[in-house]
Amino acid sequence: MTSVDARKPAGFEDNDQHPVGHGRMLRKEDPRFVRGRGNYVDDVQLPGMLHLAILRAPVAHARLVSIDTTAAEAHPKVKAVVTGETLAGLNLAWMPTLSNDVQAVLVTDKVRFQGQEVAFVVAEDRYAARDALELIDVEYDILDPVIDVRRALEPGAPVIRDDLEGKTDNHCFDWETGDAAATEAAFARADVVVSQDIVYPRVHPAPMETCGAVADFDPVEGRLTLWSTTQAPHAHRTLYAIVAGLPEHKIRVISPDIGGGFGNKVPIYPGYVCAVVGSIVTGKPVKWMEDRSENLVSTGFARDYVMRGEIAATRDGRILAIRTNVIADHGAFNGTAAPVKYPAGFFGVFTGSYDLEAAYCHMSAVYTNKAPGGVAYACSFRITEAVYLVERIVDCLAAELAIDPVDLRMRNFIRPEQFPYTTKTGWVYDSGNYEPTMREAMRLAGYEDLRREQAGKRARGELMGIGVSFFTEAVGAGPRKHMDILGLGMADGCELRVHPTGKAVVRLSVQSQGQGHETTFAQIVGEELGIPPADIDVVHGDTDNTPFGLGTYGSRSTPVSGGAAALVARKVRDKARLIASGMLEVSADDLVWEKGSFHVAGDPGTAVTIQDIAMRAHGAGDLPDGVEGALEAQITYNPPNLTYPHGAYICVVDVDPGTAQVKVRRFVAVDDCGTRINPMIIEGQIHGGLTDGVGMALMEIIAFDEDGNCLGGSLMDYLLPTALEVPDWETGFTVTPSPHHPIGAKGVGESATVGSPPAIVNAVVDALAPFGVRHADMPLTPSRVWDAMRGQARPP
Ligand code: MCN
Ligand code: CUM
Repeated sequence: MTSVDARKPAGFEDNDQHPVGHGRMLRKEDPRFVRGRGNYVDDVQLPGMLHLAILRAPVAHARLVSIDTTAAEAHPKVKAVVTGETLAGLNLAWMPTLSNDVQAVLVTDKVRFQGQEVAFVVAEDRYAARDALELIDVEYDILDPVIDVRRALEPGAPVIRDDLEGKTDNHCFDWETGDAAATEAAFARADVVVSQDIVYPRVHPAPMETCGAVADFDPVEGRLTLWSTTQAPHAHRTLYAIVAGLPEHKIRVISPDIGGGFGNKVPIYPGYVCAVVGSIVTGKPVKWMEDRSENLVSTGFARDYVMRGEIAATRDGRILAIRTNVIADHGAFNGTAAPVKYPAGFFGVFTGSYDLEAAYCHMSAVYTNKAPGGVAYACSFRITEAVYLVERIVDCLAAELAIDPVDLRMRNFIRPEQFPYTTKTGWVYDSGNYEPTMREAMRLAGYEDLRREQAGKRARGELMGIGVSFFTEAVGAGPRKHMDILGLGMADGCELRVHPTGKAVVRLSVQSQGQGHETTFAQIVGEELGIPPADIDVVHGDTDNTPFGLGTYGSRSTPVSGGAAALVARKVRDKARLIASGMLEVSADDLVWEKGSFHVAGDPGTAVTIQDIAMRAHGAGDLPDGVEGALEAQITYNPPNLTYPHGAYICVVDVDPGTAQVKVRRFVAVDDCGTRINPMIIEGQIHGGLTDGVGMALMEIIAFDEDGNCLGGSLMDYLLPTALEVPDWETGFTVTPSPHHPIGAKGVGESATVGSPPAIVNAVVDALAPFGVRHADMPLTPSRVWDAMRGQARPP
C-alpha cells in the first residue's frame, strides 16, 4: 500500500494539474456552495406548500391535563391543529426509537422533558403557524423533575417512564464488559492505584443547519416524498415504512445538501413524523424547519457520562488494569443510535492504545427529564467518552508516579508486532504503529523545548501547560453479523455506470453532510479506473436513486462505502479487461492494467484506454462471448472488521493567573487514518474536529437548573468556538494502512473531536499542577479554572 502526496505544498490544489485518483484536489461540490447554489431542505418550495410549527412543553415534567385548540383553529390562516390525542386515534402518538425504545411523537399523557413536542399547527405561512401556537391553551399538572442522574437512581425518585409497563424506577439498562475478577486480581497486585471521578458533560452538535423536513403525500398514488435532514436516508425510509404500513417503494426519502450533521441528523425526530401527518391531513405539501432553540433544546445531544475511572500500575509505570463505572444519562427516551448489540456504543474501547492485563466496565443507563439522544457530535459511537476517560486517568497516573505523560504512554503502547491486537474487552484492532506517531507529534511540537520553556515559566509564577493525548478509534461499522440498527445490517451498496464517452456516475448509500463525498468518492473510483474525478459524478441522498445502505455516522463512509466504491470499480475493470481482450485480440490474461488503460504484456504501444473500452462496451458489433453490453456494476460491501485509526495530540495552553482564562497557544495533531484519499479534505476534517474539541473542553455545556429548565437553548448561552478561540492548527500524519480494507483506508471524520478534549484538559491540569490540581471537569471556563486553582470543585 503506498501513501500519497500529502507533503505537496499548498497551492498545488489546482484540479487541472491533479493526477487521476487519490491526492490533494479541491472539492467538486464547493462551486455550488460558494455561489449560493446549494440546495438545502429549507430551499425546497412546492406549489401549495403549507408550514408547520410545533408547540413545545415549557416544563420538564408534568401531567397533561387538557389542551384547548379552538382559538388556534379559528385563526384565518390555520389549516390544521393536531394534538397527541389526534395522533393516538391514528395509532401514531408513539414511534420506535433507533434503540428499541419508544418516544412520544406528541404528548398524550405526560411531558418528560422541557421542549418536548405537545401539538402542532399547519398554516399558510411560517409566521401564522408560529402565531397560532400562542392560541393553544394547555393545562399542565407540574411534577417533580428528575435532572441529576444519581438522584434518578435513588429509591423513591419519581418514575419518568410510567408509560412502560411495570416500570417502577428510572433504570434504562445495565451493561458490562471485560473481566471483573481478573481486573480485581490485577488491582490487588498493583503497587499504585489511582482513581478519579470524571464527568463528560452534556454537549450538543449544533450543526449550522437545524433539522427539518418537507413532506408531500400523494393520496391518489399512496406515495410519500420526504425531503429531510437525515444522515441515513435508507434506514429512515424503512422505519417510516414500518410505522406507516407503506411499502418502501411508495416512500422516497431525499436528503439534499445538508448543512452539517455531526450525528444530530441520525435519529428520527417527532417533527419529521409531524410533517408527514400534516401533509396527510391537509392534502398539501408541508414544511417543518426548527429554529435554533428548538434544535438545541430538543434534538440529539451528546455525552452526559458520569464516570469513575480507576487505574492500577506497577511503581515503574507498567499499567496493569483499568476499571470504570459509568452512569449514563439517556434523557427521557432511549433515542441513541447505537448498534443493537452495543447499547453503550463502542465505549468498550476504554482501554485505549495500551497493552494491559485486565479491564472491566460497569454501566447503568438512566432516564432523566432531559431531551433524548446521546450518540452525536462526532462521537464515534461513544469513543469520545472512552478516550477522554483513559487519557485523563493515564495522566492522573503519570502525576502520581511523577513520570512524564509521554513516557508513561510509550511504556504501555500496544507494540506493532502485536497487531491484529485483541483488547481485554474483545475488540480486534486491525493495525497500528503508535510510537512513530507519538514521536512525530513530539518532533512537530518540539516537546523537550516546550518542557524547558515550561520549567522557566513556572519558576516565574507563569501558568503554562502541556497536554498530551493518544487515541485509538474504532470506525466503520459493520460487519453486519455484529452490527445492526433495529435489525438492518450495517453494510453498504454502491453502483457504478461508465457511460459510452467514458464519463461515469457512482451511486452511494451514504450521505455527506459536508465531508466532501462528491470529491473523495470520485477520487476512489478514479484511482481504480483511471477516469479523472472531474468526469465522475457522485449521486447520494435519494433513496429512489441509490442502493440500500445504512448511512453516514461513526466515520463509516470511507471504511464501508469507500470499500464498496473501490470494489465496484474493480468489478467494472474486470469487465473492461474482457472487452479489451476482444478489442486487442489477445487473451485477457495477457493484458496489463496501467491506471486508465490496458496494454498487451511486453508491448506497451498496443493499448486501449478505459474510454475506448467504454465506447466499445456500448457500441455496434459483437463483444467477447459471455460479456453483456454496457460497462456497469453493483455491489454490497460487508466489511470484515472495523478500522482503527489512531493519533497523537499535543496541546500547549497558557492560563492567566489573574483571570483564570485559558488560551490554547499551540496544538499539534498527528493522525493516522491509513491510506489517505484526499489530504486536503482530511486536514479540513481535522481542523473542524479540533475546533470542536476546544469548544467542548473550554466552553460548551447543555446545563439544566433544578426545575429542569434547559440553560443552553441559544447560541448566546451555548458557546461555540470561533476563529478567535483557536490557534493555527499544526497537523502531521503517519500512514498505517488497514490490512482488510480494499484500499487500506480508515475513517477520520471524528478523530480530532475524539482526541482533542483530553489533550486540552490535560494541558490545563498540567498548567495548574503548582496548585496541586489533578483534575477539573469540562468545560474549563474561567470560573471552573478559578475554583480549581482555589481547591474547590463545583458540581457539574
Ligand atoms: N477521507 C480520506 N481519507 C481517509 C479517510 C477519509 O480522504 N483515509 C475523507 C473521506 O473520503 C471523506 C472525509 O474524509 O470525504 C470523511 O470521511 P470518513 O472518515 O469516512 O467519515 P464520514 O464521511 O463517514 O463522515 C462522518 C463523520 C462523522 S460521524 C461526523 S459526526 C462528522 C464528520 O464526519 N460530521 C461532519 N465530519 C463532518 N464534517 C462536516 N463538514 N460536517 C459534518 O456534519
Ligand atoms: Cu456520533 S456523531 Mo457521527 O457518528 O454522525
